[in-house]
Amino acid sequence: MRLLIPNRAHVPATGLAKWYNLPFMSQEAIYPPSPEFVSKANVQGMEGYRALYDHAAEKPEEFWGELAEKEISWFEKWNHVFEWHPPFAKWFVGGKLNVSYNCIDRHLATPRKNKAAIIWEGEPGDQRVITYQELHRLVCRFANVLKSRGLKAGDRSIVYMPMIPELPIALLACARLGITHSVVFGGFSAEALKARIQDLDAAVVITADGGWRRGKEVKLKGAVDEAVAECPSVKDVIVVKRTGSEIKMQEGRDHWWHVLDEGMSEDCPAVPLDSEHPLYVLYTSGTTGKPKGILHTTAGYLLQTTMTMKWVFDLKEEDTYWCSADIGWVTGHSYIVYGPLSAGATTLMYEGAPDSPNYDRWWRIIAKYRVNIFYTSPTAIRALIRQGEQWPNGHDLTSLRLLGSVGEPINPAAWEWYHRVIGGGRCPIVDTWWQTETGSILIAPMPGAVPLKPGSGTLPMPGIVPEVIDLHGNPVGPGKEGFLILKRPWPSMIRTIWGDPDRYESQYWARVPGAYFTGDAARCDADGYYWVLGRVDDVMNVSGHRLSTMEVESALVRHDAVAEAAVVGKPDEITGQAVCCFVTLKKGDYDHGKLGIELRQWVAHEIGSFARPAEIRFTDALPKTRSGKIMRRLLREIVTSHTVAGDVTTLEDMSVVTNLAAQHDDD
Ligand code: 7RM
Repeated sequence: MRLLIPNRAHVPATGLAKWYNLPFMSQEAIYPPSPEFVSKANVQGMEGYRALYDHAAEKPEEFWGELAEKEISWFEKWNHVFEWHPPFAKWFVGGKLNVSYNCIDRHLATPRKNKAAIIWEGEPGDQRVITYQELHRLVCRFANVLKSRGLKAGDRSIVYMPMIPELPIALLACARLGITHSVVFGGFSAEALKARIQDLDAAVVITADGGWRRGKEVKLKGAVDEAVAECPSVKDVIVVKRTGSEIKMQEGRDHWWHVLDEGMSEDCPAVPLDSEHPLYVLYTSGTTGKPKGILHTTAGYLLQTTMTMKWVFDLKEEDTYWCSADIGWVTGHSYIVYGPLSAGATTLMYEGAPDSPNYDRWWRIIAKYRVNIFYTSPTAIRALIRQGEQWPNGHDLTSLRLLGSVGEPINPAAWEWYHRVIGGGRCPIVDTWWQTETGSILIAPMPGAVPLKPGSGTLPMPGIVPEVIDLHGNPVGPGKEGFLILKRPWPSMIRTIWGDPDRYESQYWARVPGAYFTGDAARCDADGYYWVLGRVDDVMNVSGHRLSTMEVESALVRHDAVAEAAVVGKPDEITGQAVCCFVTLKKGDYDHGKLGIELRQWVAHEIGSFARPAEIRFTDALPKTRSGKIMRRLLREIVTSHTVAGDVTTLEDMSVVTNLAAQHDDD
């Protein structure tokens, strides 16, 4: 029997299906929105959702065209809404606009001019509140700094910064001039940073001396020095003084932000840019060792991030909105910076760790600023659950009215805790499925319309046509697992992989002709609700961060002692998956204990600390097929169940597997 939980008093005991215009055939628990929430929602009831979805499905050009006209400010209107030459799409063809203008300038002629655009709290407790007018001044000044260094539309910048206000300011200044930015998460190593600078031929690196995390300085400038030494394209390094620690400044190349900024004009008109002008490149892990530079452009990205802010987060003028992600990931781009600011929201940014100085830091921040909408990851929720309810219970969280989740499937237990302990049983949870490549949220509930089922991203956004298919490309039907694909292009979709259009085509569009291959497995239930189960490729999801098995393997084999390596994700209660490495060594005498520690450190150095393996297992051989392919599937089984039950008919030497499985019982 299906379970019906709170907020359902208003729903007639019979006729639930009719009420929501859904069959409700599935057996999961259902949480309908409260009448109170529905009455104030931006999209009210299933009729509201259906009207939007059907309009987009039937007349996509009209649907997106009307929204673009109403929701975006243009310097010049487009000629037509979209052009689709698979796999290449163009949206709002021929239009001229500027993302920075849309995120700032257009609000200045409204009562938002002195509204807080950004509320920032540093880990040590320092704070800044930046109004839209103030943001305009700061962004114009820094854009003039970039201009004075000779940077212009079409150039590329690298942004390698802690979570401080200068980070969004730098992005908006780049966008103002048409400089394509690429944020490299501060947890990435000098090696990873260098690869990205070189792939983009970036002309400038914007960074800081360091940032604060768990009371310690995370140094950044040293890694920049190491990386830039081998990047002749970089002419300037601009450095924010955040921690004040000792750093080297190279004469002629390195400049302090505050020195260049001094006395700059606060007037810097936004450059009218083509709808398809490259806004940013963000690197993400694919199935090979080389990260992919995902390209997002201007108009379509701006429109769809703006709309999903309003549809999914039900954004209201008076809301204080907080997304706890780092701007180094796509979630921060779309839902800390561009979506919220374009929608005129107050967006909160916090520099540090959730457990600094104590496990209640986030709850303290929510209570202090009276946050209304909070968006975080299942990993973070699980880590905080472990610390106990006393931490959130010590704070007044009644300002919250809506919660969000992103990055990986949320397990029902974490969902229930988030709902009960953080949301006080009163806040809908929007479970948002999307990817770096999709640019904006594609499957998620509109919270005043769509009844929730814990663990499901529920229904697709308007304009999104998902399908679950089998190996032959046929739909699998309700309740069955398969590959998730998207059958229509959408405004905020990836345009290409930077410098590699062939890889773009083969990765995303070659498997099912004309459809986008997500790389995720999913199930669509009898009510049409989507349940995304996880990756079907060699991409791990560690704490909601994408990491390819091959990336870690290539890092390992760069170490002198390593002959061969195979990496798999091992289920982990907190982080979802943990990096587990099987390593064979070159001939020699090794202290396995010491070398294990060294290799974990090595991977952190080569990729970044978030990629540090949880486990290194030394083995004499790896399980391989006759054609020499490592059978990661078997290794996955070994780390998951410690035995191998699957098909091993293609395995060359069965004893390898028996030894590996037995090895676990020894340690
Ligand atoms: C936004 C982001 C994308 C991958 C994606 C999925 C997984 C993300 C959910 C999810 C289940 C969710 N971009 N994923 N959100 N799985 N439910 N709500 O995370 O490019 O870094 O990762 O993350 O596997 O393909 S990402």
